[in-house]
Amino acid sequence: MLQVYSFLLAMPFLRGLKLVLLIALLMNPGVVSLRVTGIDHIQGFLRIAVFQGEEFFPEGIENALFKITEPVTSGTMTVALPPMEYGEYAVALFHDRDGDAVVDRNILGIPTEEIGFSSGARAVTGPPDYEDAVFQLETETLLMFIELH
Ligand SMILES: [Ca+2]
Repeated sequence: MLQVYSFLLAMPFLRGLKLVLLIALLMNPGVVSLRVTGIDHIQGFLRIAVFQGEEFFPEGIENALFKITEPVTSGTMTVALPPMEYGEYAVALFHDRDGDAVVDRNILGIPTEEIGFSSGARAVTGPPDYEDAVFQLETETLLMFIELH
């Protein structure tokens, strides 16, 4: 690896790569696995959104860092997220039972599909605050339990 690095730096037109390579060498990606419990119906999908920063959490899904859709195959699901840089994140997910990609709600606006958040945050009269759902990724692997309600 270092030999390749030195070789690249010796080529003037590739000097621009230096910073990119340094970042790649220094970056410590970690993998977060979500263990999702409380799935009452084996149907539909888990729709997971990972946020970095509170600006769009939790409903600005189009601005999430990334989204994952996982078919529901059992009452407890373990989903590994793609490797991420160490840092601060929050996860919001819901069980899209009918597969229409939106959280179904009753006439009062109360969700009829189960929702879950990282760090045990819960929706009470509305979505939880980012501060309640945030967690630090600072290890190679992290297992996060999320119960759907
Ligand atoms: Ca739905």
